[in-house]
Amino acid sequence: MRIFSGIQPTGAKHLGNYIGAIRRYVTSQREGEALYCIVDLHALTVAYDPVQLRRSVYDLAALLLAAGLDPERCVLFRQSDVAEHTELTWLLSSVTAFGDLQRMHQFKEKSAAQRELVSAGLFLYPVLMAADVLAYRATDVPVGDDQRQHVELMRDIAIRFNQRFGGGAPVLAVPEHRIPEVGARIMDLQDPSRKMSTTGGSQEGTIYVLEGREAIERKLKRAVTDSGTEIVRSPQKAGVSNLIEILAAARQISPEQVEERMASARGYGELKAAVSEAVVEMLAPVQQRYGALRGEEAELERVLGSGAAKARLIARETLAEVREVMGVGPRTVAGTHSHQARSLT
Ligand code: AQP
Repeated sequence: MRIFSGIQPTGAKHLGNYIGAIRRYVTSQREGEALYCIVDLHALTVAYDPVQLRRSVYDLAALLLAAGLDPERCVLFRQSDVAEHTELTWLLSSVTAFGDLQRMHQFKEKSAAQRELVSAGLFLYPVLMAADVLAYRATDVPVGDDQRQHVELMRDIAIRFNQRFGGGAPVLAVPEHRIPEVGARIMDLQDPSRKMSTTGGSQEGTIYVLEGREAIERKLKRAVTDSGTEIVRSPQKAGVSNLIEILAAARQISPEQVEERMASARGYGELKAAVSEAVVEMLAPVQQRYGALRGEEAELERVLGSGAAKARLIARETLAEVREVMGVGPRTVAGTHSHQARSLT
């Protein structure tokens, strides 16, 4: 099993990012070969500040290490350090349907929210994401539910590529998304019909990974619920369902267990207090480690550089085969392609 996932260096990471992605990266690094990428090129697709972008890459690298990523067990790198991602994006664009890109929910939502320029990069975002994963012939992609459509598209791209250029033997691996059963879509505390989000949410509805106890308690106390008292999940109780889901994810139990444990609670206040306690406990060790790691930019750069060197070896091999079967550049591989994935070790 080879695992790949990317995460954007865009602003402060929130509880949705932590539960839906970051925490799962930490467990997945023990389950197979794992590559995790800070996707700075994806962050260029909407308005951004260049100075802040560089800072945010270090913020995120420190956060991922504080959460428990171990550079001895996984490859952690910055997307722009491996130029093969951008080359493969262009090559894959030849087997990507324009109509499919137009149908992407994220493009529709983010392009509608852009005040000035809707960049071509925003439109091509899913092709770059496909290139990220396909360059490593990854088999498993841990993501939150919001990325389901993008992973389905990258599967279609890989299948179309293999049909068009594979000559009977697949060149690219067709990956599977790994969306968790609990915590796949953490919702905004102030508007539980929308996902908790970096760009689209409200400050009061978003809990940040590095936020202190006081702010976490305040935000959860003010979380939107409903006029009832019953602590059960239901489509009519989006706010309460979200709190149950957060508590289940934080305590690593099932939502059913949360409902059972909360059956005798007297109102939503008790649920909110239990969620606060669990979230504070879950995030505290990450927050404690973050401070020391963030100060060491040279060390963070060293970790990212060493990760990029390992990643490049794999991506380069895939690109050589892709170029070969596509008829791009001079012939490099005699006869048929050998699509044995290079190992990380
Ligand atoms: N609300 C969420 N619940 C569960 N998982 C989530 N993810 C994002 N939001 C939720 C997952 O986090 C990973 C990183 O996402 P990203 O690279 O898109 O980073 P981001 O910009 O911080 O994510 P947002 O908040 O989703 O940003 P915008 O505002 O751009 O939409 C992904 O695996 C994602 O599924």
